[in-house]
Amino acid sequence: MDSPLLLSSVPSGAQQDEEDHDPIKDLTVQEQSNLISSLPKREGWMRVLRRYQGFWISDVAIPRLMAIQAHFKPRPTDVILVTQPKAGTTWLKALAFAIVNRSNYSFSQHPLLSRNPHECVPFIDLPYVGGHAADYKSLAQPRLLATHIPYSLLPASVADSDCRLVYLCRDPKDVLVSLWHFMKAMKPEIMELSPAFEMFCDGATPYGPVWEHNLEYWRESLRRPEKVLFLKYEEIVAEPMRSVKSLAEFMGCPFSEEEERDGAVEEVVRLCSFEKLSSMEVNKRGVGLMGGVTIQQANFFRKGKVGDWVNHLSRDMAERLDRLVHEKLNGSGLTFQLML
Ligand code: PAP
Repeated sequence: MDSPLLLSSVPSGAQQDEEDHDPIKDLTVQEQSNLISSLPKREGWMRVLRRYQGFWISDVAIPRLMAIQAHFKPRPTDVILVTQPKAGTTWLKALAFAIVNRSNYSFSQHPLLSRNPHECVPFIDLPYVGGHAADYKSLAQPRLLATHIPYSLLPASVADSDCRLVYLCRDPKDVLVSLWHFMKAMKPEIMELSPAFEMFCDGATPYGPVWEHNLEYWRESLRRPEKVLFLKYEEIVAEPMRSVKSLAEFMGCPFSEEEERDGAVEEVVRLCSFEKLSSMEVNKRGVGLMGGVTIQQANFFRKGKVGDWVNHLSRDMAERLDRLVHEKLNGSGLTFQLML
């Protein structure tokens, strides 16, 4: 299997057919700004949010999203990792990358020891991250890609393709707390948690409402389980070995009995653990660029715990959010650990 980090300098013919232009260039600045400024608007925690096709999207992210909608064509071998921000994107990227590349690198000299997971698996909607970032268009196949885009906003080419989607969600209470801390680290004067909580409950956070994001992928995973794998952060924490094995199986590279005997599954779990990754120099002191914003890589590694919300939300807040999520998910079969 080729390494996703190996960049081909000359795109193959198939790639040229699909993506030999920069999609951003296909939308004029005027067209973009006319459309964006006509959308419903809210001040977000950090940036202005616009209601775009049923979801709240940061206005600076919309042009790229529109370009992806117009031009992104998955390849049948692509694996696309999808998350709501702060649901565990960094972890999922590390796990998938380590699994797919396990025969290319030794665990003692692994790219994840010197590169942030966001540099190893690029977002399609946030083009460049970190100093070594790979442009997704030139990745060797099979490509490991990532996105926060809600299912209904993905181009139809994704549903029509044989590509696989891995979706990771997380207790919305922990998503809220994690997102607020992440944004506060970038903008210390951000609003207090209490008004931020109100906006979260209104669904007004990037790619929100979070429950709609979850539900869309949940339903698609029920409809097409062979193409959409639905994971929960809490389940990976509880059973990391099992989660890694099922992720490998889903991605088409199951662990052999021999690999299991030799401890390859444990190696992946250990390499990608919060403790290991957060202790790496690159993740302690590195700096990356995401969607044009400079980010300290350390901000992607805060606590990595299930239930840290208890240290930040009042009981009333937690119950209110639980009730809301419970109502929104009711009847879908998707549940989170609730306080109700
Ligand atoms: P992103 O969507 O902006 O890329 P994402 O990686 O989803 O961010 O969010 C970071 C969260 O995942 C942090 O959660 P916390 O704020 O509750 O602590 C971060 O600590 C957690 N995280 C990062 N890496 C790991 C890991 N290897 N294992 C478990 N949790 C992790």
